[in-house]
Parts: sequence; structure tokens; C-alpha cells
Amino acid sequence: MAKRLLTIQDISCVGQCSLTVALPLVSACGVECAVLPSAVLSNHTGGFSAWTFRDLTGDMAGIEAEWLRQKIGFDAFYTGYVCQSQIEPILSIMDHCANPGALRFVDPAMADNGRLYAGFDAGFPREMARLCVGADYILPNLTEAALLLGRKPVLEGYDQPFIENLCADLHGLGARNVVLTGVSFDEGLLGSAVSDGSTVRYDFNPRERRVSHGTGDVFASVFAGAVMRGKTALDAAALAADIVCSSIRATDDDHWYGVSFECAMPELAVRLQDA
Ligand code: PXL
Repeated sequence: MAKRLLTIQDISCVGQCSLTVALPLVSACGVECAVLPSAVLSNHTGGFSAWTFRDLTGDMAGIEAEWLRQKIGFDAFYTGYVCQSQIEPILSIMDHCANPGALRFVDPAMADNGRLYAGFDAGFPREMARLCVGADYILPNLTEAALLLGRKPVLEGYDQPFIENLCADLHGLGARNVVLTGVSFDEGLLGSAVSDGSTVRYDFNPRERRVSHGTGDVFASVFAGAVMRGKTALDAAALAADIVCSSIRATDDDHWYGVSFECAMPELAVRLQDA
């Protein structure tokens, strides 16, 4: 029977990020994807000049109560872009609506390139760190990793011991496995460090010639889906990175706001065929 994952993140109506990425990709992995929208935006906040924003915190307690009444449970939780006021209700849902052995994937989607996303204040990373306590997998990029630890982001000029210390410190937040994205020791290669608390392993791909919005969401969605299908963390990270790269390569140069991940869905289905 297909496992059921609940993802909690925003609906950006236009922009190919968060829920509009997670729902198709988790489903393509052969995992049932239930959704709890954290907010509805006209479009994402990364590069558009303005957006509407409806915070859905007020709906969460009622939705949880209804799920509890109907004994609806989940085999996994995957959180992404959420609002500061939602940490408590999300922790409550993960505590109360979990099937036995349910996994927690936390993508602390709040920052990139050294800066918090528009609309988050400097206190938000400390709140987001609360979601990392008891998480089975956290998937920060280098900026998010530093901010979760209350540090200034270091985006270049680091070495392997630096990355491995960063992973160890992230485990200190209470996460069992750390998947640190955006790691590069060689300009031509970009990848991730995957740490289970005793060993750090790496996965690299040739660096694509453009950076694109929404790639973190593609990565986290495929990673969560692939782990749910029985892949190891390293294999899931490698598959997620391949799908990100294929998505970037399928994206027209003037398509600036996201990646054409839909073109990589056949590849994803094939790669998970015998999982
Ligand atoms: O891709 C991360 C993301 C998700 N949701 C919203 C965003 C962003 C990044 O900017 O603005 C609303």
C-alpha cells in the first residue's frame, strides 16, 4: 500500500515552488501526498516585485481536530516554507497525527545566498530550529544551516572539516540525519553532504550554468519521496540532485521564476521503478 506523506508549505499560485512542486513530485515517487497549506500567495517572493499573502495559521487547529476525530494519520511529514506563528500547530500535528514510525523531513525553507527570504524577521531561524528537534532528516542549504545555528553564513572558501563540523553542529539541534545542500569544494562541482551523525558522505554533480529558483523544493520533494520508497539517504540525495539538474537543463533561458521540473518526471518515475 502506498505510504501517505503530509507536506506543510505554502501555495504560491504562480512560481513553481513549494506545494506546486511537492505535490506532483512526491506523487511521482509513488507516495500519496496530502497537503496542509501554510499560506496562499499570488506568487513567490523571490524575484517578483510584489505578492499577496494570506496566512492560514488560523485554520490549522481546526484541521488537526478534524483529522483526530476521523483518526487520519500520516506515515511521514515534510515541512517547507511555513510562517513564524505555525511552529506550535505544526509540532502538534506531527505529534498527534503520526502513524507508528512516521518520519519527519524538515526543509527549513527560509533563506538562500546569505539572506533570509523577504518577510521573515531575524528571529525566525530560532523558531525554525524548533522543527529540527526530533526530525529524521533536515535539508538546509548553507545559508539556512548557519542561520539555524545563529551564525553568519559562510558560502565560499570553506573546507571539508568546516562542512563536517557544521553537520555535527546541526545534529546538535536534535536532527538524526543532516542533508546539507549547496556544498562545493571545486568550482565545477556542486552537491550535498549527507550525515547520519557518525559518517559524512558526499554527492556531487557538474555545476549547472544557471542558478534557479525552486530547486531546493524539487530537491527536498524528491528526497522525501525516494526515502519513503526505501532509498538510503545518500541514494535519495543523489537522485534528487539528478532530477534538479535535469529540471534546470529542461528550463528555457527566459523562464526565470522556477524550473521546468515537469520535464524530469518521466526520468524520476523510471529511476524509482524497481524501488
Ligand atoms: O522556494 C522557496 C520558497 C517557497 N515559498 C515562497 C517563497 C520561496 C522562496 O523565495 O518565496 C513563498
